[in-house]
Amino acid sequence: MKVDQKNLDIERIKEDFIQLNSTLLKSGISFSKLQKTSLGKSPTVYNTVTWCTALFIIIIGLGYQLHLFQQIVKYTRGVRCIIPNNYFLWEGTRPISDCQYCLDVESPIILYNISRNDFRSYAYSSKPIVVKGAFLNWPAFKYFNFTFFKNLYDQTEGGYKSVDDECQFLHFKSDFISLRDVLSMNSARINNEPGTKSWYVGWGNCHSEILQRMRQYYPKPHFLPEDCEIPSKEYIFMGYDDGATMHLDFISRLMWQAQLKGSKKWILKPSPECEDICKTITFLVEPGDAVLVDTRVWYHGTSILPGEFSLSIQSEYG
Ligand SMILES: *[C@@H]1O[C@H](CO)[C@@H](O)[C@H](O)[C@H]1NC(C)=O
Ligand SMILES: *[C@@H]1O[C@H](CO)[C@@H](O)[C@H](O)[C@H]1NC(C)=O
Ligand SMILES: O=C(O)CCC(=O)C(=O)O
Ligand SMILES: [Fe+2]
Repeated sequence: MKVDQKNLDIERIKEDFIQLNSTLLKSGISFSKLQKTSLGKSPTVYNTVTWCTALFIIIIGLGYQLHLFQQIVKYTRGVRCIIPNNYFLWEGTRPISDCQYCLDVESPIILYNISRNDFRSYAYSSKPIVVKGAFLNWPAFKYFNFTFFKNLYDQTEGGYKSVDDECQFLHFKSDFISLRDVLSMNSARINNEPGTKSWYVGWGNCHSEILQRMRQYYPKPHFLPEDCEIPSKEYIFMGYDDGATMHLDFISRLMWQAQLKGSKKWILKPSPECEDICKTITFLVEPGDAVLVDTRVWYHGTSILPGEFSLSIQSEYG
């Protein structure tokens, strides 16, 4: 690239950058909120200046793509109340995809009653997959509910603190600041009764005793490869209506999710460099279904069918 062209592009990036900052602030996000809010699965929260600087350095350091940057800005504008630092860092550092994961994908691969052996060819494809009714016979399918988790955390020493400190709490659009907050709401709100504020949250279970007690209610998904590694952390997502806002995950493996209660709509959008050749897809998962998405390359958002309470557990595998 010629030097003149490069200077010109840097100027344009700077302009985009300034615009992005003012967009975020204009949309009502205070600096303190920007600092407190995070999405994706990295517990690290940077302040605005830090992520701006980091992005700048990464993009310029990589000999950036202006197109990609504009796409990121475009995505971010549509997303309120999210600090995009994780996407930015992830977007800036992840390798540019060859779009194989989304090419010709119009819907998820739907599987029924799949054996471990037959699943082998799908396991690491990064293609979205739904295994219908995979977990209908899990004890967790019957026993997990709001009260189960409230009791589990109330009764386990250090449970709440583990989420505050290291396991991560995701409040999405709801006004909770901690898991303790969520699990002590009144019963009208638990049941999303009229006049109460709708809510949707997620959190990591990385406390060893909590994880051990949860895992008494479900095995490793039967179709995953025998030798695949599952980390010592599982997520719970629960609540109503809006679900998770569009984001990419800053994680190192693929993921599986068990939909235990409620029907959840997923929206998957290809990463910016694949947007012109791949499609955005939406699909529904129902209680008992497994869903597998490469959430590192598919932007994903969820919503829950009106009037239904959704409960899912999720882990990585690789
Ligand atoms: C599922 O697959 C197993 C083994 O392939 C078979 O024995 C069983 O009948 C199947 N069940 C259903 C509901 O199709
Ligand atoms: C949760 O499940 C337990 C055990 O199955 C049941 O007794 C309880 O009523 C359920 N609570 C809610 C809020 O659904
Ligand atoms: O299940 C949800 O609502 C969001 C899940 C999610 O963000 C993820 O699977 O990475
Ligand atoms: Fe995610």
